[in-house]
Amino acid sequence: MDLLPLPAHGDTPVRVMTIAGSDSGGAAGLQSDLRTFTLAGVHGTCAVTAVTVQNSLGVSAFHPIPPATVAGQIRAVIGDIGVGAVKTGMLADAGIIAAVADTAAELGIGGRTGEGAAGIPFLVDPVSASHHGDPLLSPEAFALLVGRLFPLATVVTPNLDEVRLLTGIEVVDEATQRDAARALHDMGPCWALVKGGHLRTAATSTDLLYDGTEFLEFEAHRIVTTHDHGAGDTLGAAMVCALAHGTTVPEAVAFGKRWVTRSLDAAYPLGAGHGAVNASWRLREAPPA
Ligand code: PXL
Repeated sequence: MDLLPLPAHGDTPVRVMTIAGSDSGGAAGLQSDLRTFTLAGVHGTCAVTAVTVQNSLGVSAFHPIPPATVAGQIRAVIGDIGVGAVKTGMLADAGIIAAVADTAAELGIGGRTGEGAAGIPFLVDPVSASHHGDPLLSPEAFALLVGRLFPLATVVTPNLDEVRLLTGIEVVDEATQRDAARALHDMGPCWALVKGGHLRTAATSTDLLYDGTEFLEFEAHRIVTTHDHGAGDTLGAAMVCALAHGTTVPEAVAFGKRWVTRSLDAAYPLGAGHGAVNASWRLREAPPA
């Protein structure tokens, strides 16, 4: 499945929400999430957590939104428009994490999903730093993210830097990638996805998904580009689109991985720094029958 079914014109599409920060440069964060939502044919909503001052060279400052305003956005959208799946990106500080956790518990976001369970699928991307290494979350808040949001998460999607911060495990090969997936799963999510990047071979990128019983591998050819800002956000955004359409988590990973690989293939330069992944490859494809 490369593409999701599109709604007929005039029909209300499947709805999803991102709880994320704004990237003024438009490459990552909620701008990137909303772009993938539109291009995948779902209606995107957002709860803004922070405004970053950012361009292709890095993040020079950010301003968190008051926690009650973040919670208010989530309640206002879900109480009226509804959502089929939710993802988090940059959460900025401990107050926002607590507000998101409280609101998620109140509204039935997360917990066990699929096979008769009622929870709204909840993807938690433990964003800790920008592409350039600029911090987007304090270390104390990172611990709260694990303590409050991981137990609610349907799936967590750390990259290798975040895996090291979360578990202390330096992933260097298949065995340590499995150790990291086990350690992450022990922190409470239903599924842990350890994104492999260029870990195993120079030519492929293998992500490992674990639900406490089985390991599933997702391999793609590796795209060598420095224009990869927004890649993690784009993978998670595509996954929540699939989850909102009722796929399983493994199906969502397979869909997300193909989506982000194609978006990396189409990436473009921006400014004097890192360019952006480009989900608009989708505009060149015929709609699914
Ligand atoms: O890619 C992670 C991310 C998420 N959200 C915001 C960001 C970044 C990376 O730069 O700026 C707002």
